[in-house]
Amino acid sequence: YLSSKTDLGITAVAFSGGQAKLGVDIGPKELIKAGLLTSLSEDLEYTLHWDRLVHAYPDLLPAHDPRVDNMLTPLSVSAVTKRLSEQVYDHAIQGRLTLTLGGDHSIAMGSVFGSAKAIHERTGKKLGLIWVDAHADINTPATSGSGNIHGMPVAFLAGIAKHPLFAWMQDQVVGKRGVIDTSRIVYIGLRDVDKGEKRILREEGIRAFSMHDVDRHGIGKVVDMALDYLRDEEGDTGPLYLSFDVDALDPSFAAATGTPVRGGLTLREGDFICECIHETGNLVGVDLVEVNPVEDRSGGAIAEETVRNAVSLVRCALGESLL
Ligand code: 5AB
Ligand code: MN
Ligand code: MN
Ligand code: MN
Repeated sequence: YLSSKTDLGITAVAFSGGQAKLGVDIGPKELIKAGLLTSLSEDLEYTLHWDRLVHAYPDLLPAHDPRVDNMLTPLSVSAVTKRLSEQVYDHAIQGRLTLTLGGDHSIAMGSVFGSAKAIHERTGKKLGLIWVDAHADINTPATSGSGNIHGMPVAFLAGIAKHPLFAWMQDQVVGKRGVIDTSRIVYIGLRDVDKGEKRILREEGIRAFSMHDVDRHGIGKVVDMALDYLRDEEGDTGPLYLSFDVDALDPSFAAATGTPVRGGLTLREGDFICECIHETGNLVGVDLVEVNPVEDRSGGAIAEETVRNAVSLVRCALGESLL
């Protein structure tokens, strides 16, 4: 589904408006400082297409951005995700694999939409979305207890939540109802899902592998089941998008994040998921989000560890482990 296996379109997004804690906006800078991009070009031999900017989009952020229909800072999120979707689209329409570095998880509305639209235009195929996270991020503005939009991107992408502020995305439906069909979404790593979200997952019949499933079957079986779920009769998964929230990892591997939850994936399990998705040969886009170096009260060691592990996840998704 790509025009070359080695062209990588990168977008670095310094955005934190999908939640209330400062610091997640410096995630991309820290990932880059830790050598992520040089390792992708030097070790993994990708041709990087990067504007060398970490986008904070100051021109898009309104001074006054009050709550609307229980969404916090909705104008900022809407404007930034719309712009990001255009940046990712511009990479993806040229057949590049895309990598988006966040930033909080609300940005996936932009990255996934941009990718889905380009892939659909280029290949006629619908994107499969693999969401690796402690959380389901499928609250609607009505079900959300926090009002934080980083807990809502899947609901908007699937067309379960609709709002005029996100009409730029919802007027361009790729799937049956939204950008991504609910039958093409699969979760891995869930362990902190709100009551309203559980009801949505059940009612929509969305496939989700929680930490309970990882414990029961082991990560190998869970990844096989997740990928098999997306396969058609010929065994093709179709184009795959991986949206990886670093809080899917256990806090012993990634404590520098805004909403850590105990009982998560080991680093090896996270890396393994990424390796298996890479192995399909069908990966078209990756997000790595929610690294928050400021959420570290240890004086730096925890943030450094989280950043290093996030770098490992991306490298594995991009083929590091192939011999
Ligand atoms: B993250 C919570 N479900 O909606 C909410 O980090 C947490 O992108 C959302 O997964 C966590 O506020 C969002 C309680
Ligand atoms: Mn999360
Ligand atoms: Mn998330
Ligand atoms: Mn989080």
